[in-house]
Amino acid sequence: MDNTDWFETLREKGQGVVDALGLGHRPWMQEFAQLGSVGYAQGWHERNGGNASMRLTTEEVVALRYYTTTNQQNPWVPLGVEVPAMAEECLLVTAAGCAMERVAQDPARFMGLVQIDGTGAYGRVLWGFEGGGRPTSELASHVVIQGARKEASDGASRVVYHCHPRVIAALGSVWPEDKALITTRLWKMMTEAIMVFPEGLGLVPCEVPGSLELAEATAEEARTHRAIVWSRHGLLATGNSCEDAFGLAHVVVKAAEIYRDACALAGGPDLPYLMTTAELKRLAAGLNICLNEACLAE
Ligand code: 2HA
Ligand code: ZN
Repeated sequence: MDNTDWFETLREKGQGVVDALGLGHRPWMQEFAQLGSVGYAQGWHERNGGNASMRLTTEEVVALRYYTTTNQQNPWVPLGVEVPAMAEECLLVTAAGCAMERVAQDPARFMGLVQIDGTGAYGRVLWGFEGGGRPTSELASHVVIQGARKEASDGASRVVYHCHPRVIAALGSVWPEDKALITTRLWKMMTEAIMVFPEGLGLVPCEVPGSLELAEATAEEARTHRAIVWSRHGLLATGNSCEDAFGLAHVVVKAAEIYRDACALAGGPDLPYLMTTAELKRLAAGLNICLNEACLAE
């Protein structure tokens, strides 16, 4: 019996049984919800900080169909952006104002499903946000990044994870808003960095959280970068799975922490034995990695 038959059987016994078992028990939903718990454990989600989205596969949308039929009448709401690449897609997103560490405890309340219309300019809620919730304030950014990454990855990229690691915000007061400089500093901190983000980090100067300006500037960076720093705010990491996106965030943050520690040990940002760019290039060549020249600085 495949999952659909199993669900069909449960449905015959009554919607209540299906609801009691709940969508939150689907492994892919749990994995998404747990982004909040693992990020919280890292200290990246103070109060309602951070949010996430996952573009669903056709199979996942089908698995949701019993839950969404009653919501087909929900109004289409303008997204504030128009992203044709996202037409007809369904995004699981965290709720506005929710504490990320609580998403896994009550998925139907702290996350929901947003269906995007055929133009990519409107969305409607098909499931979730129970108790009067609504999608994250950064929904426009999620839609544009999802669209840009979908196109850049031939449809493979599905997860956008946003968090507030303190070291990323702190470094905004220490380094210039220059993505080549920031990327190269982090590449030089540990050999893992060039393996995990050889295309470098995207950077968006400090912008109003939740604004369309932030979404649009982020879309531009997302075309060529899987991880983007929002200056004085936080980090966005994308990936083909939740594990992939979280792992990318983890490596970027670790490199930034090593930079912070090195500066602390050196008593300032002039690191006496900073890896040279020639050495960085030798490591990349030895690993068969093509570093993005646009992100390479001294
Ligand atoms: O959801 O992190 O950027 C709260 C935020 C806004
Ligand atoms: Zn944020």
